[in-house]
Amino acid sequence: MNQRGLSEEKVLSLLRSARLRDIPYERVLSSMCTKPHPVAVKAHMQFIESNLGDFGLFSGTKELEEKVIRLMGSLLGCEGACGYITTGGTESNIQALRTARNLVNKKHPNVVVPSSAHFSFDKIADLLGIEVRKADLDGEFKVDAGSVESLIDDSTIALVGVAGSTEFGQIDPVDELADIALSRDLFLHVDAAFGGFVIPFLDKKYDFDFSVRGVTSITSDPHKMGMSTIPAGGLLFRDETCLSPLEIDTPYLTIRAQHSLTGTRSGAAAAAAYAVMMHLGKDGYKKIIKRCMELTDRLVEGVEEFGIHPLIEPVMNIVSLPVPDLEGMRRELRQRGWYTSITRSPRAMRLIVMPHLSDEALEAFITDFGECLKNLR
Ligand code: 0PR
Repeated sequence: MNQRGLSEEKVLSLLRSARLRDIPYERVLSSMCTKPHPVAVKAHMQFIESNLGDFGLFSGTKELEEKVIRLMGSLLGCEGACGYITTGGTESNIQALRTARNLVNKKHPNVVVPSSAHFSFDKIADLLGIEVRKADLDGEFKVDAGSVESLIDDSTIALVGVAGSTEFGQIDPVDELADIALSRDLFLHVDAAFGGFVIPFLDKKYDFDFSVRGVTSITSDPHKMGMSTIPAGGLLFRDETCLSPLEIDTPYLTIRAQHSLTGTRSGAAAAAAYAVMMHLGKDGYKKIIKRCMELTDRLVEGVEEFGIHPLIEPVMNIVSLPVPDLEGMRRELRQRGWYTSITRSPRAMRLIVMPHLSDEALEAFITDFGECLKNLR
């Protein structure tokens, strides 16, 4: 560290040049995060010093967090759901399975997840000492319930379904998983980190949330399609009994106990999530999702003209495209400023149509996609 402090002007100019090296979202088709809604940014700034790790000092912020959880609960089929605002999908998934593990006493616990599950479950295996068993997918990349059943044994503590899979945007048959979970008395966690703010607003209805009896907990992230600021994940439990296995005594705080994984945590993120949810309302989110789905349809229509057909008809705003010479295509597109991603199996180009994508950018992408394809063929 320098001995003498720099002027604010100098520091801000250092920041500006660093920020210039960041990629603006305009040409990013690989991210599940997006430009937060301006009202979320304002709320975030207003609560910048608020710490929900010691919420006895921040009872106003705590009330907002409780309201966010109620809003999310009602959106996800359970008005009375409880939980808290986490740092994101990873923390929510960790905490859900930590609860599941602590609720039962198994020497070598295992959980069954779809093989499409996010890599946060590999972190969970390592952190929590839980074996993570990966079930096969069907032809449409949904988890195969038969495969899930075949992996369950006496040491299984939980099942996981994904509603909006990271790579394909697919929704697992949560009702089938719930039947299995209920018949075997297992905890069922639904990872809707991405889908939680998409699926409720799609024209087609899916059974994926607490409206399905047997679903115990849900991950749904305001900092993805919820249009809120980073870091905001949501962890929801159907009932309070699931929170107590996470409880830790906090003798020297203004509060008696903590349930969160982190100690000090952002009150700004909770305030921002509250602000954007109240401001947009269901109609606002519906409009955003409708636009993303229209752009998604346009993307599919555009690439189909070049003879490329998506692996599945997109369920939400994620498209996976089997392209010849995948790495060559991604490199060429990257040279034109486009950021794309991949699916692992089968390998394909993965594109996420987030709210930051403009109509003009999408048309430019389709044109570039066609030209790159022609150059490589
Ligand atoms: N569960 C699912 C289904 C997810 O898709 C993700 C993240 C997580 C959990 C973990 O969430 P956090 O990253 O909030 O802990 N999915 C994206 C991914 O890993 C996240 C992402 C976001 C990737 C922005 C890239 C990016 O630029 O692919």
